[in-house]
Order: sequence, then C-alpha cells, then structure tokens
Amino acid sequence: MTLDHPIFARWPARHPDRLQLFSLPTPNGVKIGIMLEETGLTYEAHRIDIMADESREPAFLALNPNGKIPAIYDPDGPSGAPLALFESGAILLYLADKTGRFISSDPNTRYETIQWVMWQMGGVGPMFGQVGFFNKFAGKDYKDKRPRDRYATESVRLLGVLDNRLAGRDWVMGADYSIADISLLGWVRNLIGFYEARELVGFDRFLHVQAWFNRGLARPAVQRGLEVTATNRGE
Ligand SMILES: N[C@@H](CCC(=O)N[C@@H](CS)C(=O)NCC(=O)O)C(=O)O
Repeated sequence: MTLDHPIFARWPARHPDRLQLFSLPTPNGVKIGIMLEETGLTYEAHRIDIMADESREPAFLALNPNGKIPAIYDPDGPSGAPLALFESGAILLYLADKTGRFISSDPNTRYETIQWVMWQMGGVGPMFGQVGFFNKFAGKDYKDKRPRDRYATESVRLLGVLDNRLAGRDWVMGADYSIADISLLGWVRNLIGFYEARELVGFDRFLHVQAWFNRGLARPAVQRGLEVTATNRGE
C-alpha cells in the first residue's frame, strides 16, 4: 500500500495503513496526540519542526494550506476514501465520530460538547496564545504593556467562565471526559507553564480549573499524548 499525497514524498509513511499525524507538542498539537492515545487508534506520528518553517514547505502546504500543525491523513476515511484534515477542533470531532468516543451520542449533549470545543478554538486558544507572545516571546520586550494586559484580562475572564462551568463537575461535560477537555488541557498547561503567566492571570484563584487540570494530567493517555512527536521517532 502506498499513500497518494505529496506530503509522503517529504515525510514517508512507514506504516501506510495507519492514520498519519503531522504535529509537534504545542497546545494545538498535543490535542491530537492525546486523542489518539485516549482512543487507542493505531497511528504514525511525524514531527513537523515549525521553528524550522517545515510547516511552510510545499509538501506540508499541500496537506494544510494554512501552514500550521496539527494535520492528519487518514487512509481509511469515512467514505472509504482517504481523508486529509487540518484544524485541531475539526480533527478532534472527526476522531470522536470515527471511534464513537469522547463525544455524547445524545444529540443535545453532542452539540453542547461541540460548543465548548468551539469556545476553546475561538477564545481560549487565540487569547492564551497572545499572552504567550506578549509575556514570554518577542512581545515581552515591548515597552507598552497594554497589548499584554488586554490579552491577560481576556484570558482571566475566560478562566472564570471555565471555572464556573467546572463547579460541581469533574469534566467540562460533567461526568464524561470529552473532546472539550482534550481541547483545553494543553492550553491551560502552556499558560501557567511555558508562557510563565501563572501569576499574571492569578491562576491560583481558579480552584475548579486547578482540580480539573490535575485530574486531566493524571490520565495516562494524556501523559503519553503530551509526548507524541516530542522526538522524531517516526513510529
Ligand atoms: N486553529 C489552528 C491553529 C494551529 C496553530 O496555530 N498551530 C501552531 C502551533 S500551536 C503552528 O503551527 N504555528 C506555526 C506557524 O504559525 O508558523 C488549529 O487549532 O489547528
């Protein structure tokens, strides 16, 4: 079996029958590593070095014209034909539907789960990411702190929304761990870890988020998922 896509000329598939993941352990990237480990799907992971602009190479752009990780190529797509997909929220939803895991089969609860994934994609990701830029990366040296403070203030508000949601719930959707949790864990982890914004956003006051975060990190599949594509194993 050979896979018919330009990406494989640059990143060859050793196991063409498996789902192919192109990623890096960033907050968006780890979502898919975690989901694949949680579901137990067999996959082959390719590490894409975004710092070396590998995500801007023509072979990668053929898979994701937006030039960002994560992206997947599933040789066994839902119609029987292969499916290439980018945008981490769409990939989570696809993998949930493919496996029947981590999304409710009840239609109302299903849409609520999607709603929280959209909330992460449209709010938490972009806002926390900007906090990272202005607090840790190039934006740190800007004298004017208003952009940093604007994104920090919005991130605090979003953490408050999540904290309220998690009051009396183990997971975003209640008793059931779902793709909503999977979409959020890596972002909270980066905000208080790599982005060094724990104090800036007053994380310690969000007790429900803290308890949820620790529950998430305690899951073995989350621990494994955070390491997917951390090294170039090409398995
Ligand atoms: N909305 C996209 C965002 C993807 C994204 O921003 N990926 C980052 C890493 S977390 C990336 O590839 N950055 C490389 C670049 O922008 O050059 C998703 O959720 O998949």
